[in-house]
Amino acid sequence: MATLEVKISDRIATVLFNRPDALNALNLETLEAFHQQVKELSSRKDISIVLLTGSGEKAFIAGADIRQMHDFTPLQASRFAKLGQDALFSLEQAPQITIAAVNGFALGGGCEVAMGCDLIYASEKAKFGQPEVSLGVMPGFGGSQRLLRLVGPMKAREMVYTGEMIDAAEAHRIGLVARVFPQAELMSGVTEIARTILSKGPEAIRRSKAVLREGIDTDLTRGCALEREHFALCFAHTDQKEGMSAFLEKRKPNWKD
Ligand code: CO8
Repeated sequence: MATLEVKISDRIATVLFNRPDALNALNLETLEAFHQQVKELSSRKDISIVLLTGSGEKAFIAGADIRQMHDFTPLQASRFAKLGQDALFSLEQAPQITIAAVNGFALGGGCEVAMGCDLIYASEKAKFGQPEVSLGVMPGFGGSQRLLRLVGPMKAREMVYTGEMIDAAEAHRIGLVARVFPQAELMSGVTEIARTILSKGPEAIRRSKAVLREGIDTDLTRGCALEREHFALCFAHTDQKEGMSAFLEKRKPNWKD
């Protein structure tokens, strides 16, 4: 049984972390397969959304595989962290919109994978945390840095220093999660949001992603210059004429790609 499964339908690639007996913990094999998949999916023009979720009822991903990490040397730990960080940089740089549908535990590396996505949705059962300090280590797949940027320094420090889990409602309250769904409605709710995104101008979505991503690591002046540049380039694409004509003609737009 593959520890990572990918299904493609209607421009949506669903990536399933599939080690339910280990709560989908990320071992080297799964992480390598994930990185490879992200690179392959990124280059596909027929895919506009990449949706990540976990197999089974309990977990999205309960972290990096503790059993495997137990005997790591510092060099092996560094290589493992680099692999995880590279996979998440690839995910962030993918032209597609990436969505984490968090169906249970998203701990350590699992919370870090979710934070590498453009959007995080959670079921009421979801739990988030960076519990690494309980194991005598610290976040290694970019969690300390992405948490800082997503929820601000105070909550990020509290989560990293205490290692405590937060529930879906708290994750929503602090802005880590965009929306919370009842467990049974998570995938249908997320698919509906994905379809809404798919119904919009594809070029505008790609450019919005680029600007929102780069904007996190830049100052306001540079961020606005970047926005202006991408805004202007929207007018070099057929989507702009089609979107505005459709509005004026009171019809639905017919996007070309
Ligand atoms: N790694 C390996 N196995 C795991 C992991 C994990 N992260 N999480 C759960 N499992 C396994 C359990 O060992 C157990 O296996 P078995 O049945 O063979 O004993 C099975 O999954 C089910 O787990 P539990 O029986 O513990 O289930 P519970 O419902 O009682 O508890 C919890 C669920 C609370 C999620 C609990 O399993 C837990 O605390 N898991 C560990 C969570 C954690 O600490 N995650 C962070 C790991 S560190 C990390 O992610 C660092 C990322 C950066 C790495 C940088 C490179 C070096």
